[in-house]
Amino acid sequence: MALRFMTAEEAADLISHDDVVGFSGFTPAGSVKSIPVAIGEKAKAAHAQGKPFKIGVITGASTGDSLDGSLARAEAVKFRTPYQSNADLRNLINAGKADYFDSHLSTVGQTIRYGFLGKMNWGIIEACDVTEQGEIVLTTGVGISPTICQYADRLLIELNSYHPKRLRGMHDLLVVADPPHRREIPIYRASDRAGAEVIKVDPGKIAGVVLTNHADEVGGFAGSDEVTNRIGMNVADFLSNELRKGRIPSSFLPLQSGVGNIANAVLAALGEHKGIPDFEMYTEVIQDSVIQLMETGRIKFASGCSLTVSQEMLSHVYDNLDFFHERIVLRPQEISNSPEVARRLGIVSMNTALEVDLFGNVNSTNVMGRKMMNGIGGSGDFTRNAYISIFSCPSVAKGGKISAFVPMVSHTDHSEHSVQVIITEQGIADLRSKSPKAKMEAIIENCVHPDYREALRDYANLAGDTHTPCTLSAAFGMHMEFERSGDMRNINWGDCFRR
Ligand code: 0RQ
Repeated sequence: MALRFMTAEEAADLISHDDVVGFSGFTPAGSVKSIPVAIGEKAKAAHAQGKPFKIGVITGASTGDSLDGSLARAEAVKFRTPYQSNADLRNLINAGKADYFDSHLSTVGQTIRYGFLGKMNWGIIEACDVTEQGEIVLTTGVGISPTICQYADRLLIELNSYHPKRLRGMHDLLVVADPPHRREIPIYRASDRAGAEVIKVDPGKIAGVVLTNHADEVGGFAGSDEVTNRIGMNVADFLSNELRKGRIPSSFLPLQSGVGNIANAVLAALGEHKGIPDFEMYTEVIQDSVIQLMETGRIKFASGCSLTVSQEMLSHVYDNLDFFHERIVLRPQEISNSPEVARRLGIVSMNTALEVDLFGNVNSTNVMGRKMMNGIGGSGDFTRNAYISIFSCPSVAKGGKISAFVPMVSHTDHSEHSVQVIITEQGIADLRSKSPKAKMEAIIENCVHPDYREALRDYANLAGDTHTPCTLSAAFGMHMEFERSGDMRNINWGDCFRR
């Protein structure tokens, strides 16, 4: 069947108010860049005429500004799941103008197939190649594309010539069978392949193909500083010590690392550390640092869901595609983040916290308990199932006015039952096999910033001698102090009791 080529505006015209749309990609990698801009314009025009226009937006993870930014600025988002990191969309969500539900990324595909998200009217997929036989070759991010292609009523393809067709073969695409007859995912090493190179659909389902030529909208890194470098070194020291003590197999374990500056610095430190052998990644996002370490031979193989690298780095990868084809596989997030595979391979998870409480409960998403930052992403998929789960963060935020360590987190993403090790630039708190009281001591002594150590010791003393020392009237005292005076260092526990 001949493919029907059209403009982005013609494609956007097919989308109606209230439609639910599944978009390709994972992070800005592999996200579509033309049709959502045209949908945003269509929404603005409708709103100018007093007509409603909003769509449900389901993606793999965050996207680029052309998708989340354009739709947010047009106020065209009815609901959004499972992860976002765009400032305009974040503002819309926190203003209560777009419904957002934050989900573990490994579960999104099955949630769609189970029908929990309702009907999906459209799938919009970025491809580097599409054939009249209905074969689709994805680009730099896989996300939930295989499920979208299976489940959506109709498909629109952005055929992006920025990405070479030779990407074919880098993807390993598998939609797992659903319960009650689900079988195991046959991945026993990070480099194993279990699926197909392409997505195959009924060509009659493809309503149109839009030709584009756009780079992924991946932002740069702030670069490392003293704090992130120290965190990185502490993580590397911790893992090399575990290896020395025989608590990590001598062949080492596959690593998962989150996104952002801290994750980048941690990987750089691991690459440099003499006590860490060459290693593999079983992770979701492959960042610049992974590519660099692959070229020095420190990273032997990386399994991920996306190649979220800067434009310069992507050009470098494309110039040396044969080398990277052998060392990188991109999988659907259901597989890259699979709890089953994470537990089987024994991954070491390394993610970032906004705040941590004295017992090791972690908040990665809601600032002061009520303002959504990005979302839980894949951090829960890995943390809960890791061989060793690590959270790191700077000990303070906002120039020291916020302590990352508080008596009780204002929102919980990862509970003390899953969080094993906390690392800041101050040091390492190993929480494994410790009682709540012992965890509290380890965190205060090793991770808390000196400006807050005394205040948190005072809290611990006030909280008394019980199994989980806690004083309800003061548990959020530091948060309330920040809202009152703008600086948690002004905390006076006596005031909490008088309130
Ligand atoms: O804001 O830049 O305006 O000052 O939060 O903090 O320290 O730069 O760290 O960029 O790595 O982000 C948890 C948000 C950390 C991220 C989070 C402020 C701080 C700064 C960012 P400013 P940093 P990062 C793989 C795994 C959840 C998902 C996940 C995240 C800004 O890592 O979204 O792990 N993780 N996914 O000042 C108020 C606090 C704060 C605070 C920091 N306690 N209160 N603000 N900040 N601590 C990815 C995927 O799944 C795709």
